[in-house]
Amino acid sequence: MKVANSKVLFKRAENTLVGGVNSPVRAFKAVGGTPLFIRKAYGSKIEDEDGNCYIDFVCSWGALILGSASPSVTKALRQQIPRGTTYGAPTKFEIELAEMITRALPSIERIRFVNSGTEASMSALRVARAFTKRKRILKFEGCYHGHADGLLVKGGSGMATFGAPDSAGITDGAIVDTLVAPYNDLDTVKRIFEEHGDEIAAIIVEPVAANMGLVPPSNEFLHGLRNITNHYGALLVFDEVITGFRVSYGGAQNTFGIQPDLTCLGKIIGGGLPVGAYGGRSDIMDQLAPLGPAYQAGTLSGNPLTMAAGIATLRELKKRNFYQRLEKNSNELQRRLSEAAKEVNCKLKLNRVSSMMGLFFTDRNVVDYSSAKSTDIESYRVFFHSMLNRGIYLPPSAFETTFISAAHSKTDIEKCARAAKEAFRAVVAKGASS
Ligand code: KE4
Repeated sequence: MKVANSKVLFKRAENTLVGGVNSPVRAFKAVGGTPLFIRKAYGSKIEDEDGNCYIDFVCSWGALILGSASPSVTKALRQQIPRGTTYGAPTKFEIELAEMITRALPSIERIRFVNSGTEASMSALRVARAFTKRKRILKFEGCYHGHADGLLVKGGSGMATFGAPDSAGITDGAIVDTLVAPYNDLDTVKRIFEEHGDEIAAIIVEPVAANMGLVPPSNEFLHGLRNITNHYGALLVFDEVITGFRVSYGGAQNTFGIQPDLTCLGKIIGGGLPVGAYGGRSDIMDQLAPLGPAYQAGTLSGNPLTMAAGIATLRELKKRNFYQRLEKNSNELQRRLSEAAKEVNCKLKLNRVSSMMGLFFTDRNVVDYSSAKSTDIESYRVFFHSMLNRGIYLPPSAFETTFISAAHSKTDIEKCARAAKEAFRAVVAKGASS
């Protein structure tokens, strides 16, 4: 794969952008090689500055469930742009998207739009602390909720990628109130609540962990968290920035039948534009200014461009059989990849929840951060580059999730499966994971 132009651009980028990127995981540090500079994307395809075309399974980290430049989103943006991109004032579009979301996720009685998943999670926890008048929060190892100080503890995603589950620049004061437990480990959660229960404002959890690779909740995990938080008067916050409108139109809370007190959203609801949102029970959300004492604000919150893209996206998701078709393609890809790995004796554990997949090079189940960390990262590196060279663009880290979009065709699935067989062969040939 010729990447001369990306190489030149990366060198130039490093003179002004820290590490040449605007988000660490894009730097390819976990897999090596030159990060690809993208010039355009359409449907399931993404094209770099050297003219190489790939089938995109990153989908902007999950935001692009319709694929890139989807006609309905593009049309909605074309209509809105000439009317202005931001007013810093209320618009009917915010109401329309808010009503679509609250109808889809009835646990959300009141919602607030922001501009990133980080803002959503950070603000949801502020409201939870204001409502409960308690200071501690509990998160899970390997889960990532954005880069707010108090949440940069044993984080997943880029933090796991760089083996730096914590971050420099965070004061002890910022994290002293953050408790951590292993994902899927209800016993540890119970023990922590026995000791600190009356100080804990909330548990924040990814209902399907998608930032340590993909790790589904065990059968009793989410119900267990709901029971424990009810018992101790703590709030349950579902971080559905990835799973919201991904696993189903009603999110993971609908799929697993759990009613959280607060939900964080992002990615898909913005149709590919910067977005975040948090919401839940009105008695909790009414703690927020301008009604209550908890403050949160944002210049571009609810801006008409993002709202237009979000409304257009959710209208597509509501169409008949949208999720059934996505499920069929995702299931087919899982089947073909598992088959291909088996045929060449490559050790692979493939976790899948709806159109999200995690590929782990191991023969042991991956159920939490420590088992994810013990998988063969070198094999993932070999696999990643072997797939890239065959025109398949996967997340450049073993601690991310592979996404399938509605734009992925049967031909894309077929091509990915064929490339994967050769890539698994390359992994085995490297003496890893066989
Ligand atoms: P942002 O602040 O990046 O919009 O959202 C933070 C966030 C919150 N909650 C969950 C469950 C998330 O996955 C994220 C961000 N996801 C990562 C990818 N796993 C963003 C990619 C990146 O950091 O470049």
